[in-house]
Parts: sequence; structure tokens; C-alpha cells
Amino acid sequence: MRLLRMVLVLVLVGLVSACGKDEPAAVNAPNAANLKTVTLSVPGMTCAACPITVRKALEKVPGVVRAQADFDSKTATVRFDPARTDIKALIAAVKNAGYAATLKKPAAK
Ligand SMILES: [Cu+2]
Repeated sequence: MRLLRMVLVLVLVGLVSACGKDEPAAVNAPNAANLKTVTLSVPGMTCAACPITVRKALEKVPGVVRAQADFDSKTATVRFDPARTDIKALIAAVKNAGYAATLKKPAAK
């Protein structure tokens, strides 16, 4: 009887620890729900070709899922995986392309 209880406890402990091992992998997997969108203010875009340069620079950043740049509003909107990149890297990419950029709107889902 005591042996059976011990076996049961061991099986339960084994199940619980197996669950714990599975969860972090699921969290690390690319997941649409984890993506963030930010809007950057890029006031230096002075002609219709500028947004294309800005968009291409942002699309090259690993972790960026989608980038859009709008000439009229002088903004760039970026959807990215926060596990792979961050706002600082996005602003740096725009700066490397020749444009000053600042965060316009905090991250929203
Ligand atoms: Cu231009």
C-alpha cells in the first residue's frame, strides 16, 4: 500500500515537471500574440522616395514583421517581435538610413 502511494506521487511529480519543461519552449516560439507595433516619428522625410528608404531600412532589421512609412504624416509604423528586436534597434536602423527618428506612440497590441 505504501509502495503504491509512493509510485503515484512519483508519477504525479514527473507529470508536473514535464509540464514545466514544455512551457518555456512554447513562450519562446514566434507567436503573433507577442508581436508589438510602434509608430516612429520621422520628420526628416522630405519627398515621396524617403518613406521607401525608411521602410526598407526597417524591414532589414531581424525581428521586424512588417514596416510601413507614411510621407504625409512623417511616421513609420513597425510591427516586430520584441523577443528578437527592440525600439532602440528600430530607431538606430532609421538613423543609419539617414533619418532622425523618435518614438511617437507607445507600443500597442
Ligand atoms: Cu526623399
